[in-house]
Amino acid sequence: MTRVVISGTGLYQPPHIITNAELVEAFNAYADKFNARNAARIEAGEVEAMVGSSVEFIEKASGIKQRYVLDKQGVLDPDRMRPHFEPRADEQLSLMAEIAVDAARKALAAAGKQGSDIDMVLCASANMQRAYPAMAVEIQQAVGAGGYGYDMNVACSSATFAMEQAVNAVRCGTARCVLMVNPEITSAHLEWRDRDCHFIFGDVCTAMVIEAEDTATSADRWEVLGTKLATQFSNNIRNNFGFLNRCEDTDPDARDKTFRQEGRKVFKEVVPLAAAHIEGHLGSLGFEPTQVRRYWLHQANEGMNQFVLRKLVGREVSDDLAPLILDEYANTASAGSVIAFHRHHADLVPGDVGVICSFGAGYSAGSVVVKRL
Ligand code: CO8
Repeated sequence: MTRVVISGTGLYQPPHIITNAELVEAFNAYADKFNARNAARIEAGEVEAMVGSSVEFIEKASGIKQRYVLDKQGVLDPDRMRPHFEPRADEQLSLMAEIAVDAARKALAAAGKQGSDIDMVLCASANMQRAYPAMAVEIQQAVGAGGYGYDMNVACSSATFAMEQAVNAVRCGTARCVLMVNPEITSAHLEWRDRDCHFIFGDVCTAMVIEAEDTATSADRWEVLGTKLATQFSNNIRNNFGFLNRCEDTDPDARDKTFRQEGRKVFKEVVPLAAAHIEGHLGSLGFEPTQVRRYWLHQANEGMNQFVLRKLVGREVSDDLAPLILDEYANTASAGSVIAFHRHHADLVPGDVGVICSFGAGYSAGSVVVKRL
């Protein structure tokens, strides 16, 4: 069977940082304004007063310290509370494609490839900018790739699910060299006016080149030993934004049209699901969880990752076994585990085995077991 490798990764990092202190200051200013505007109705018991957010809560509950965003001003403006993006003409490169092309060029350079070497482009992300044409096809053209491309959305598991499609395509011979990108503009789907979740997400884009081992020229090659995907329906992470909204005559700005979650339930349900998923996958490949040199896990909650790892290896683990990037980037949906891999793989030696694993809305879980060549 064709051996398939990851031969390069790339990362686009937006120019603006929002610290927790800046975020909380903006949220609390918004809450104060809301309460002042609604003072009479709050007094009459018709409207609930908004309660402020706090840096201490955010850091203790999630481990997040800051996030990168494409637009800072709009998010921190208490009269706006969402990013501002200029609309672009159809002839211009769209925003998602722009950040994807940046990450893609870095991944191609790392893999020693040209755009023309690529014959499959997967744009895998929790949100797509438009219905069609597919983002992947625009990105394919912008990087000068051939072949074909398509979009995929499995929320936070989009990247690992796409990696399986890439690996299978190369194994089957329907592609030789795949570019997978994860442009995550999460700031646009986040409800910045809800203290339960306003701190969770950040913007970023990751990219990865996956190809047959015999075409790979990069010194930094990771053989994909196996992939395993699983889904199980849950409403605990949900966003009802979609193309039917305008026919339903509902408020396009209603709370259910942005990210919502039952965070506690997700935490409790996803920990055992993710741990069993990884353990089962490793077992099927003949590995014990303790034989894994590094886990590049989905980055949603520091405590959640610690629980998953404790179930797997039976002890508290350090950053060396499972690097955390959540503190710097926040939750970047499908890109989180890929950022962890991109930033923290150079110190591993040939023969080392690692696991890239995502978990998220759906529920969905995807794991990719890799070995450094
Ligand atoms: N400041 C101060 N207090 C707060 C705040 C705040 N900002 N927010 C809530 N509180 C209060 C609550 O009101 C509550 O008060 P009380 O006890 O009086 O009722 C108290 O703090 C505790 O609240 P919670 O129970 O909500 O706090 P938790 O400890 O559960 O922490 C978390 C909340 C951080 C959300 C936590 O539950 C969590 O991270 N859970 C894991 C869920 C998760 O990771 N979800 C994401 C996974 S899926 C994914 O990554 C992406 C989904 C795909 C969507 C597409 C993306 C682009």
